[in-house]
Amino acid sequence: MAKLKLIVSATSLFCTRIEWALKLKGLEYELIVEDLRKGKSELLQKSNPVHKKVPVLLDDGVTIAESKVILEYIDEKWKGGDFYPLLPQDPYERAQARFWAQFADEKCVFGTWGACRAEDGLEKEKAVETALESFAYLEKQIEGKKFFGGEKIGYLDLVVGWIPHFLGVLEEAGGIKIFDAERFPSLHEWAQNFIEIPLIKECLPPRDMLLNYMTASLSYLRSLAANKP
Ligand SMILES: N[C@@H](CCC(=O)N[C@@H](CS)C(=O)NCC(=O)O)C(=O)O
Repeated sequence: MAKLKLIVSATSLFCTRIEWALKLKGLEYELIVEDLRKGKSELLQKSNPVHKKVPVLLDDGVTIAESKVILEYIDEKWKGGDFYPLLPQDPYERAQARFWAQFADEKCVFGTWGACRAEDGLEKEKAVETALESFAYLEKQIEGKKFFGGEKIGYLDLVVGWIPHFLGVLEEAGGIKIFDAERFPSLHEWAQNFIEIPLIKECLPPRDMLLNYMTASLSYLRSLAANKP
């Protein structure tokens, strides 16, 4: 079987979740790193012609795009035996994990990004408030549990796994504060447990590089908005 290839960018939280899944499954893979600031390679455009976004998984002649879809593909293709399960076995639990994963991406990732991008003042305050409401739902989900997956990390842990490392960077770059231990004690404890897992830690991009990238991206987007007619 040809080696798996994963098209990524070095600063993408959507890509890190796939690397975690491949490592948990014990699968070998090769990274193809895109520099999105310089444009998109032909390979990326051809492999994900609809969205032209990373991550994309290349497996034996087929390409799979969209990080949560890729996670499910990996879990379904490499299952049973010694393979580490990502999604719960029970259909209801599986549906719940998918629901909260979708929610976390739509409301928490994009809510945080929206708050980072919002103009200082009332607009920013409102955006932070909305993001806080979304994180409160995740807090409820993790209360009384070690991981979203139960005793071991699973699909939902990987999807929300950006919180311990990427969120602090986004907060700093965007001049906002969302995540604190007092407001979200269970989520905070989960974040500490999650990030201490060696396999998780080893895939995380360096904080300085992330901060530079996020700061530059936000100032570029602000300059575009300022120059709009
Ligand atoms: N919903 C997508 C989001 C992926 C995404 O936004 N990737 C960004 C990097 S973090 C990207 O490729 N951006 C390039 C672009 O927007 O053109 C997923 O879950 O895979």
